[in-house]
Amino acid sequence: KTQETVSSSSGMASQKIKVSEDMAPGSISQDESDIPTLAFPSISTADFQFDLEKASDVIVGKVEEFMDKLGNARLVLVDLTERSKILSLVRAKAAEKKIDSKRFFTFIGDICQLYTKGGLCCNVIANAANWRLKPGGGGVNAAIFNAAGPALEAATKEQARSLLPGNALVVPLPSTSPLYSKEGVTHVIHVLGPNMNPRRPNCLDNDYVKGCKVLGDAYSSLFKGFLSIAN
Ligand code: AR6
Repeated sequence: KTQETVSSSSGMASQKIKVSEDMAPGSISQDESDIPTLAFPSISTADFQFDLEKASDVIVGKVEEFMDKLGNARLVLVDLTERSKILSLVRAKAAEKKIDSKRFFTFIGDICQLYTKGGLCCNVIANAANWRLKPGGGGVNAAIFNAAGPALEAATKEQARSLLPGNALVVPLPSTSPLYSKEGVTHVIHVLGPNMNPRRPNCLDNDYVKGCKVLGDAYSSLFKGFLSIAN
C-alpha cells in the first residue's frame, strides 16, 4: 500500500491515498475501516451559490466546535478537483486554527467512489439535498442517488418526505445498495443548506446574516446526526 499525504504550504494535510494494484479490495488497513468517518461535500456552495469565503468560515467554525465530541471519529470535506477553491480556503483556515489534521482533513474525489477509487474508507457520506429529498437535479445529489440505486430513494421515503433548510436526515442504507456493498457506506445523511440561487426554491436574496445561521445549523445537524450513529 502506498499512502501519499500532500501538505499544503499552510501545513494542513490534504490526503490522497493511492491504492496499489496488488492490493485486494477490503485489505486497505483493517484498522482504518474501523474508524467512523463522515465524508461531506461543501453544502450550498455550487448550485445554491453560497459565498465561498463565508461558507469556509462556517465549515471551519463548526468543525472546531465538534472536534472534542468526535472521539476517534473523522470528518472529511470532499470535492471533485484539486482546483477546488472551497477546499483551499478550508485547509488554510483549519491550519490557522490548528485543527487536528488526523481528525479533519480535505480529500479530492467523487464522494461515491472514495473507497474504490481513492482508498479512503468512509462509512457515512453526506448529501447536499433538495427540500423534496428527490433524486436528480445536479451536483452531488444526482451523483449519490445514481450511485446508490433505488434502495436509497425507498429508504429516504421511510424517514421523511421533505426537509427544511438547516436540517439533516440520517438514512440507513440497505445492504442491497451498491454504495453499501462496493464502497462500505452504511448511512447517507441528507442535508439541506441555505439557497442563494434565485432560480431555486426559498432563495435568501443575499441575506448572509440568515444564510450563515442556516448553514451553521445545517452543519450542526449533520455532525450531530453522524455522532449519533458513530458512537
Ligand atoms: N463528489 C464530491 N463532491 C461533489 C460531487 C461529487 N460527486 N458533485 C458535486 N460536488 P451541489 P448545493 C461538490 O451543487 O450547492 C442539487 O441539484 C461541488 O463541487 O451539489 O448545496 C440538489 O438537488 C460543491 O463543492 O450542492 C439541490 O437542489 C458541493 O459538492 C442543489 O443542487 C455542493 O454542490 C443543492 O446545491
